Amino acid sequence: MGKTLVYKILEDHLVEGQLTPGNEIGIRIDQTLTQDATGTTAFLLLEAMEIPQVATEASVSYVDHNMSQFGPENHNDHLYLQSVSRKVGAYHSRPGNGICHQVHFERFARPGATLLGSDSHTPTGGGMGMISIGAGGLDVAVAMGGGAFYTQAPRVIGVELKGQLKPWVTGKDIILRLLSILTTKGNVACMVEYFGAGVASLAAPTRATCTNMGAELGVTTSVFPSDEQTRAFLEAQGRGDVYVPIAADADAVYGPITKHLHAEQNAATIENIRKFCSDVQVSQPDTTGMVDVTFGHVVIDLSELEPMGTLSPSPDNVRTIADEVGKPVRQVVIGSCTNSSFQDLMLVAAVLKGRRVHPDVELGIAPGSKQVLTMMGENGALADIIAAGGRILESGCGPCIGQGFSPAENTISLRTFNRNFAGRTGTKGDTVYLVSPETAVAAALTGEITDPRDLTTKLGIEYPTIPLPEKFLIDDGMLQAPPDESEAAGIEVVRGSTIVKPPAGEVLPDELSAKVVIKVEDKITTDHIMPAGSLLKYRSNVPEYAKYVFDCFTEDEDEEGNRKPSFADRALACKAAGVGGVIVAGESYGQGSSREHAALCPMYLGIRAVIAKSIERIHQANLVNFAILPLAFCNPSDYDTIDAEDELKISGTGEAIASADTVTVENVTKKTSFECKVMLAPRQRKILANGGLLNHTRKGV
Ligand code: MIC
Ligand code: SF4
Repeated sequence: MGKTLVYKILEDHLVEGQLTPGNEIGIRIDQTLTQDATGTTAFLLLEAMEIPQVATEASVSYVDHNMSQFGPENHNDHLYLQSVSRKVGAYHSRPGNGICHQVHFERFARPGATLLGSDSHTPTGGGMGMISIGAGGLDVAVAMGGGAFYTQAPRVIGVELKGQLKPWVTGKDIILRLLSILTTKGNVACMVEYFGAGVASLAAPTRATCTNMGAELGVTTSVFPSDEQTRAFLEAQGRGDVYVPIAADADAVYGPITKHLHAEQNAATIENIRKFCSDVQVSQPDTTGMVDVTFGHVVIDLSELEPMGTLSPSPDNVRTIADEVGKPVRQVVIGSCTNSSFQDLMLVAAVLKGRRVHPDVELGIAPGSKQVLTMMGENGALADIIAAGGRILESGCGPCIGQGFSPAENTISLRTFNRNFAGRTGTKGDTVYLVSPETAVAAALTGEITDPRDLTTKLGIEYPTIPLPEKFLIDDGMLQAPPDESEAAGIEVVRGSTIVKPPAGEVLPDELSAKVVIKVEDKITTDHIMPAGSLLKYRSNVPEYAKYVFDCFTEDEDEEGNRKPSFADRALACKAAGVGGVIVAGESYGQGSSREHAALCPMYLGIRAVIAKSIERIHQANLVNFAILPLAFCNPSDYDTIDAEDELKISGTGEAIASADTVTVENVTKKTSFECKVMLAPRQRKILANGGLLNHTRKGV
């Protein structure tokens, strides 16, 4: 049986473990990336581990998230990151140079390599035929120091692409279709691999859109083969020398993949699996209505795809644009690491040229990188956008992470981004459709949701084909290369007062008495746990940031007008009383971002365990890294028997962490008990036994 591309690259990088699905493996990391919102912690932890120099082929520290600079915090972070990255031998991409994933794709990504990034959209690099994985900053810090990255050997979900995209239909529509089939749930420990005749027609940036938003599937990463399109892109970036062709063997076998779904509640998903997958089998429903849906691989005919959009609050809330046509739109924002490449924005400029943005719409455009922005400035496209009424925003994450451009209440905002979690825009109760640049610009002109394919008949706009440039403009002036070691030794690391050393974890007591500080439902994202937006500036200051854990669930006042205690108040009260805190959650707890603050801040507040129906991969690893015990209900209906404020007791945590598969949790308040799975890979057991990854690494285990 032939090998998948995923397994070929993993095999080349394997340093520990056996490459069979489900096994824990350690892989060598060639490149790392950090961004400023996670990077300060990553570098502070790197310093705490006393790692003097990075040991990778390239480690790049980007500044792209925190650039609004209200107060000194952001600039303090920039100065710290610039000085510390130079001190330890990392590249530093200065604010203004662009979004980490876009710039990394342009200047560093290479086929066959591995990349670990402290950002969940690191899988963007998969569009270049590399295994690129998002992780917490502490894992990335270890990799910067030359340590292996540990993950589960994945099940590989094959996605066969056939045919060719029609005009106005794009890479965004491919990934939205895939989200409608696989959804955001139940894909943990899988990697997606694209193959088939349709792949050859997709330019590298189009592939990057698919792999970028593949993060929303909850898979570890997604990967495309490296071929002539890859070569063309690399040559245009002046990096043709790193090109190597790589692909799966012709007889590689994908699947079978099984998803556990509710026959009625997930009827639409099951229908999509039947329609878009090979060899589908559906079991009889069990007593709770759940079925096992098994399939071989996904098959998408590009020529049959149509423009799609996904409506908040979840990226898998997918529908066709044709079904939404006519809804009034008041804001359109084009940008983010998903859709801000040169070709994306040139298409937008070509459609806008000589026209005006609809008077009821505000249009914002954030180019993905300085390279994109400069080229569009030089070729006149920027002037076309400005003349049409577009507002040019900085090259950075900006509105994607709630840094400005929040929409008005009760209006629809169309965005080309990858996440539409409730409130992420900065507006409570927001209504966001995530769409392609084609669909976004169509609405910007018409003031309502419009199928871009209708632009030709309605406004006489012919589809502008935008070829990949033969040469991109190459100017790495804002990308500071690491100095040589002797110069590095003389560099003083700049630490403003808002850069606060993060706390280390503690070993769990053998008998854990704890209180349920909060009980939350399914699909709680890291944006719920640790909000970003205007609070992003506290990332380097855990005690300050921790005040806002689960802020979205804090009701400010009770009926008598008294301030209600926040999550932080309640957790700290338990901590002061010598009682641990527990979070109880439903399915897919911690989906979304890689932000380790969603574990680090709860740890600081005294949270010792999370009990959930399921926990997403990156967040589960972050919990372990920060000494929080991740448990999964053996019987999901036990979730219903617990309430906030219940007192729990877990005896024998030491043994559970060392070797047990399950542990008994006693609900002292309800006088009941239930079993939980101990969600720990072998190496994670050691990390937890040492009180978290920082202590574990310091001990050199
Ligand atoms: C995001 O898109 O949510 C972020 C902001 O880029 C995060 C990282 C962070 O929280 O700093 C991510 O995707 O990992
Ligand atoms: Fe930045 Fe948004 Fe991409 Fe996250 S998803 S890296 S916030 S552009």
